[in-house]
Amino acid sequence: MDQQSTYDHAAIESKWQERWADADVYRTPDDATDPSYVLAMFPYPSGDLHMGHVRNYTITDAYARYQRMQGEDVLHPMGWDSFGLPAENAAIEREIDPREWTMDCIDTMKAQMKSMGFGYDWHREITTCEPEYYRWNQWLFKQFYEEDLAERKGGEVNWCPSCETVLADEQVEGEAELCWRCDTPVESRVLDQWFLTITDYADELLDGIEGLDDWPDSVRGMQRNWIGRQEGATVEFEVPDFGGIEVFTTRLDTIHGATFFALAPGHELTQSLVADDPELEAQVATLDPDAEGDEKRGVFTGEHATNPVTGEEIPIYVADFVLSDVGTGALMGVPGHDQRDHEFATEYDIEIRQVVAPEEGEVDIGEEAYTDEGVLVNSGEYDGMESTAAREQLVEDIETAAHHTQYRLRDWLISRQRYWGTPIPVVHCEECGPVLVPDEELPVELPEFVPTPTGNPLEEVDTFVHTECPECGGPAERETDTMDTFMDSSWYFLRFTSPDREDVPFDTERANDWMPVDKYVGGIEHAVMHLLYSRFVTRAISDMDMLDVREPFEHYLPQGMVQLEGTAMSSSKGNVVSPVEIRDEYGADTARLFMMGAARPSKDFDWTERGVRSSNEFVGRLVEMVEAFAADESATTDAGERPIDEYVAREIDATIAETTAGYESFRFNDALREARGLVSLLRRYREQATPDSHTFERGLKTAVRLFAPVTPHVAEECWTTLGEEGFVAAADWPEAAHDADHAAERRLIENTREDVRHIIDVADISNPEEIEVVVAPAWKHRALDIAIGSDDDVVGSVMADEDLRERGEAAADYAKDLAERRQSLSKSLAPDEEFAALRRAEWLFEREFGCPVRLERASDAPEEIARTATPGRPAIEIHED
Ligand code: ANZ
Ligand code: ZN
Repeated sequence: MDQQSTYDHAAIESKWQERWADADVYRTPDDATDPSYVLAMFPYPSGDLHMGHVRNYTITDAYARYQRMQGEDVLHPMGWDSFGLPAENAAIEREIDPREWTMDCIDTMKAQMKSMGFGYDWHREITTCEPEYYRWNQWLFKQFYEEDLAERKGGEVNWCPSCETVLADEQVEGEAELCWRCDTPVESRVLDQWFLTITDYADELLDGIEGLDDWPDSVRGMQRNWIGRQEGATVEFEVPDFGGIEVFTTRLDTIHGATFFALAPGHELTQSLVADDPELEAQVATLDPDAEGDEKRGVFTGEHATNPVTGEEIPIYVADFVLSDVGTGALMGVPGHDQRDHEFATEYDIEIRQVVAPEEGEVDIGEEAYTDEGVLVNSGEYDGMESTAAREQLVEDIETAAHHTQYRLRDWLISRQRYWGTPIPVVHCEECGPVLVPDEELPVELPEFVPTPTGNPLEEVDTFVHTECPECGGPAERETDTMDTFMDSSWYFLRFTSPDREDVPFDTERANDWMPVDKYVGGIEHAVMHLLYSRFVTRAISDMDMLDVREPFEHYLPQGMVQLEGTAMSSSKGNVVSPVEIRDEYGADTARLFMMGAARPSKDFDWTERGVRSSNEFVGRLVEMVEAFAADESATTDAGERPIDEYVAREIDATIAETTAGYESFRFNDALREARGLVSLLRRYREQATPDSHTFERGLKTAVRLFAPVTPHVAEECWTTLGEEGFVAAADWPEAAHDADHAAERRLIENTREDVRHIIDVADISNPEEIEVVVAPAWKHRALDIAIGSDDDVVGSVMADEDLRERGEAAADYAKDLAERRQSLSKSLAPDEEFAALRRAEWLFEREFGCPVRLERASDAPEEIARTATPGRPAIEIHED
């Protein structure tokens, strides 16, 4: 076969891209009712498309195209998640405005997307760094604020004491946690920051996971973990001069084993203690609450707390493993039963006491904490109680104790001390405090970029910072924090429904009709935060009466990775294949076909040059077949009713059914395997006989449409070559001409061919003269039906049938055979259907085995051959020269 593709992919692809654009084929009409909303996570514009992008976008594109051909209205939009630190850094490096850099990247990526044939409705393009978009971030922020869902409070930040600036996590480098600019060790500071109180929605977001049936279980689990609901109790420990200090614990049953008390560095009590003790302050400053290493570090405060049940005085430490924003920011340390506490106690020589024992046997808590539940010991009057019961009793008995549900989820810190983001629409007035910017003054636009050696460039722009208080008219300063870019992506899917609205963030009526997103595809790295923030914002917006929908994404599919020799492609590993180069060499259709054919979307797969080449050859063959057919009508006949024609006709139907099922369920690789099978069948058909022109043409037109979602350009070209008017992109999805049990027919033929191969092999036949194929008699089909329908006594049921009983021993033997296989019996085609199916497939046997087939009914065949025929498994006799 041809080695190189014979078609000019570059010419074909750009031709059709232009025509699609001219005809606006991918536009979603505003009056569409409930279109199929197919969305890929919009990209950060970083420069060039990489293979991961191309895979992600090909998946949604193929599905969107398939849906459109099914007659659905489709919403398949694209945009740019274009704020963020990388643009700011790139801009500083290149000494240009982040805006300029970003817009350049967008131009490049957009051109590359178009060249890959992705069919987006570009009228709906969203660019988050444009004021038209981010003004709505600001407006939404105000709504959140008014609903008490936005607040300003202390939050820990990375602080470089030498640059005197806050650093983003990405700007803190290495284990040693050094400032990226000056290599000074980074400290943690508590500064006032803006938060969205997602924790108010913790229960709802958790419970909502139940309804997300079309999300992968793994992702649902990740969301559950992130929210991390825990049932426990709060209880107070007395500290002289400070009163009761509350802790949160999930294991109140272990309170008799609390041998130390620990505070987060940010805890109020810590702040009070260090205020009077500079030495302690210095020591506490060296603690690192973000430390993820194994080593737990702490500082003894010199103070003690009283255990409310034992009355013991236990030492108070400030420790880095106690988090300020978890629980109460303080904990009771129980080294015998909590592993972190155990490590801490070992390090600081604190008593490790066992207060819970397994129900049976013993444990040694010297090396490791015993963290399971059990029976209380060394716990006074509670000894012998089970953990659960003891917890209940203790909550009642301890005056300051109360049940408490605790979440791992923290409020969403949206403040960023960076330039390239949405300015938070707040003005700080000495008189009035923080004041929201009035709607008429939105958007608060970013001023021009001024590169600054340190800190937040916005702070340096006097004309931006100095303003008037909207409330009292006095002098005020603008908020210089900008929003986390997750804010931008937490509602963009709503904006796509009405991106041109200038008076509202989105059109409520349309969003109600078009949302939720039906299919959302994007990287698993966004499976926690982005999806959770989007779910939160959607719910909050819904509670503001702007939307009825409460869950934004009906179905989420994280796509697998594109790998090279088993490792994920990444520029840092230097193992990337450039999609642009592949497109130039082989064409976009080839790249798309290879990717979609290699694995199902959720699976990782290996990029191979061989795979790409074989996809390319395949596309070439399809084009060649279509062209040959169009050019040379005389190679066909009007016969039409030969068995081979019927065989091909029915295979066309079977392929449509199977391919459709594949697209429908995102098993594109299975769909494409089927569609390729049809093309190869048509090739064999053409080789074997002079094809019937109607059947052959239907086959080609079917194949072209089945490939159209994945290889849209050649599909258009072929469609036109076949004399069709209009775009294949807008054509109807093919429909099967007749219903049949294709699977049973295929099984029958495949099993029979397999049996012939087996016999030829075992009997070592080198020159078969004729293959005799005998289908089972009708009575065996009857017996099979009875056996399938019978409950227990297969032989009895079969032999209860008068006709069958009259067949005597042959029927009894077959009944026994059926009884033995009763677990695996499956319905077969009727005897006439079997005969007809095999007749249609005779040519395949002749092709494969090089001799004619004699197909017979059992009644016409010699008894000793016919005897072995059963439904679905004809008898076979091979005659040799
Ligand atoms: C005493 C205790 C005994 C705890 C025991 C656990 C086991 P996990 O462990 O993930 O279920 N905790 C409370 N506040 C904290 C804070 N601000 N920072 C870090 N840890 C904190 O989470 C619940 C446990 O985390 C709580 O229960 C508390 O330790 C600790 F055998 O209290 B436990
Ligand atoms: Zn004021």
